[in-house]
Amino acid sequence: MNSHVSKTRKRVLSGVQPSGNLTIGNYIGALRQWAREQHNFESFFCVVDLHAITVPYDPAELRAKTREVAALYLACGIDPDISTIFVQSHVPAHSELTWLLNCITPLGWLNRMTQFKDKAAKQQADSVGTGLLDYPVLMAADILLYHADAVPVGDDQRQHLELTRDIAQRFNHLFGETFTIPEAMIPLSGGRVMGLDDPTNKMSKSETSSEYHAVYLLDPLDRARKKIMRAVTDSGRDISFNDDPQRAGVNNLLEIYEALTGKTRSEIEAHFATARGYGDLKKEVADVVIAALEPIQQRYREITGEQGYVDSLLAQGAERAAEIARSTLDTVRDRMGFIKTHS
Ligand code: ATP
Ligand code: LTN
Repeated sequence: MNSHVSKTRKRVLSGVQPSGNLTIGNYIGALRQWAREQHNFESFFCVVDLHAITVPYDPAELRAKTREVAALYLACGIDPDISTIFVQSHVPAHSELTWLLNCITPLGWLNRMTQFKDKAAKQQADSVGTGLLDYPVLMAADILLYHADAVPVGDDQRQHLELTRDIAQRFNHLFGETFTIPEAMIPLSGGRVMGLDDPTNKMSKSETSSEYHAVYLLDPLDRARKKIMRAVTDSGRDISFNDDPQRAGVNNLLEIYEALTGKTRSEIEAHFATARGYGDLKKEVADVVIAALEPIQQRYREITGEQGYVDSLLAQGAERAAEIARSTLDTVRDRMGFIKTHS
């Protein structure tokens, strides 16, 4: 550990963008791990609102979703007594460190990012914002400010984590050992939940391809069931784990089932060996998804029923986060050669 960092436990940091309705992909790939790991790590979970403005957005929607996502962190089991929950823009150090890291990040590293290429391709070429290209540097700042050891994310964030490590190593090389090099923590099952309408594409909260694309955490339960019953499969009837792209729909349903039940693949295949067809599989997947959603929705109603509760937790969280972030930023400024103010 670097001499200026005082940690009593290893740390995790992660975040979700308030850019739409959270999906079961966000839950299985990220939030569920957070709730579990908060008992093993000192944990920081932020609502990354500055990331959500890298594509066109509506300010009123951003405001509402920022509170909704924070309340969903709590509803999914993040305990504010043991973890710090905060909003990224409440801690200005995230923006400031981004600028400093920008100046040591080669443009070529950013041009290679697949998420940038995918998201840029969905917009008119002349309207893609600079922030979309710079998105991974802001993410690196989020992580490095807290000296996070591990970052629990879905599989789609692997490349951004590699970039964060590269930026940290470059900084340490240029200015002396400063940042902890973080590890990605990606779930073995459910790291990449696929779209129910198109199982060759990742399930994503901002995807609008069809109303049957994703199950949202706040979907009415009968609607969630209907979406799973309509999931795209294939014309066969064999219910087994398989990486053949033709069978991606069945494989996706089995992975959701695996992630939510914790059963082994052989147990699951044996269980479905006597099923009459995909209808039976879908019904059971719908049952386990609904069993996961029900308590989350119940807690969400309780949390949001209490006026001002979420906002006051976010204020406390920002204060705690800012203290650590400010101290890291002071070290960074000093190492980079900025003079201090003298009052
Ligand atoms: P957007 O569509 O707005 O880009 P998203 O649904 O991809 O959003 P993010 O806010 O980018 O969600 O991601 C939040 C967390 O959820 C990240 O750790 C990400 O890896 C994880 N995640 C997102 N989608 C999935 C998925 N389909 N399967 C597993 N994990 C996912
Ligand atoms: N880019 C991430 C969201 C994110 C994040 C982070 C995740 C922003 N900052 C820091 C982990 C740690 C995504 O899921 N799209």
